[in-house]
Amino acid sequence: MSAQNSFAIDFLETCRARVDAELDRCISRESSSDRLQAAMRYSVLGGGKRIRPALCLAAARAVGDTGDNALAPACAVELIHAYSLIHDDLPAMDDDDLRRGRPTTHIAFDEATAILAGDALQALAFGLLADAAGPSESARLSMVRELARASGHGGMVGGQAIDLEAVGKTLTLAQLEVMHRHKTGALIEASVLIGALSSPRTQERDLEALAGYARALGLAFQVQDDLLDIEGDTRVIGKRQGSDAARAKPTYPALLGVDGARARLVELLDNAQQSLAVFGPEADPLRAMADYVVARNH
Ligand code: GRG
Repeated sequence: MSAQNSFAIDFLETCRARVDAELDRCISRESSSDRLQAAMRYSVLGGGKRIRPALCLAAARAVGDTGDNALAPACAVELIHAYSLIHDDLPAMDDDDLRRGRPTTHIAFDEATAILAGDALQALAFGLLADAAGPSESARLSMVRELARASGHGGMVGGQAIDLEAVGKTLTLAQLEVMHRHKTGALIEASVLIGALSSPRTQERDLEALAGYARALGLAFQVQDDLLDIEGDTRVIGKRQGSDAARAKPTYPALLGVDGARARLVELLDNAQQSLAVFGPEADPLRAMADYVVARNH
């Protein structure tokens, strides 16, 4: 393992401890149905790498913020991610029985509870941003706007719709990238931008550089995801069961070949790292996260 990768893994672990404690607290704060709350906790706190919250915290650090301003925003992006996984696993979507090595939420509970848990996590995410302490009123509004854009029909949900429509079809590389920029890239980009927006120190030129980084990294994440899928990797446990629809999806290796996909990955990593050239060592966690995303094995 490279020094850079072990730095990223340590950073992810530190983020996980902070973020998970806060997520637990947020989910417990209100109560109505114990079953709903249990399903929310099961989906959010049952594993996962915490890449998005770590990116959020790393972006805040890159602009000089080492305090807790980015903690609530980091939780917000993880909540949106958790909601998307619950809904993606439902019978009407990918119809998966396993996620992160455990029964998916609709199997562990039931379909209706899983839908409601996803809905509630999404609402909680926006509530956290609205209440975020630290940023100015206008920065808080920008965070809400950014998360809404990234998770809605112009972002993740739109990408999922494109993906569903693409099953069984041949896409061009440009069409594949549009789908991934929406489906997975948008939330990764938002994680970085929201982290930076949470800091009162952020300048416009920081946001531009970080947007370039996040755009390249969002796509790199997906190229690596596709490569891991076909390499018969360590994700057999906890990975989607592989409905016919999921298997028929277009991928980078299918379009570019494995070597072509690897070359695209290297190019995107380079773009991401170049975008950070305007920052000093305070952006090292972002640099390490980029290396981690392309080198990860699950
Ligand atoms: C259904 C609203 C809705 C959206 C679905 C993002 C998405 C859109 C679905 C996720 C399904 C999926 C497996 C996408 C491929 C890339 C991806 C997001 C993988 C999972 O992300 P990781 O690796 O997961 O960060 P962990 O478990 O580490 O949190």
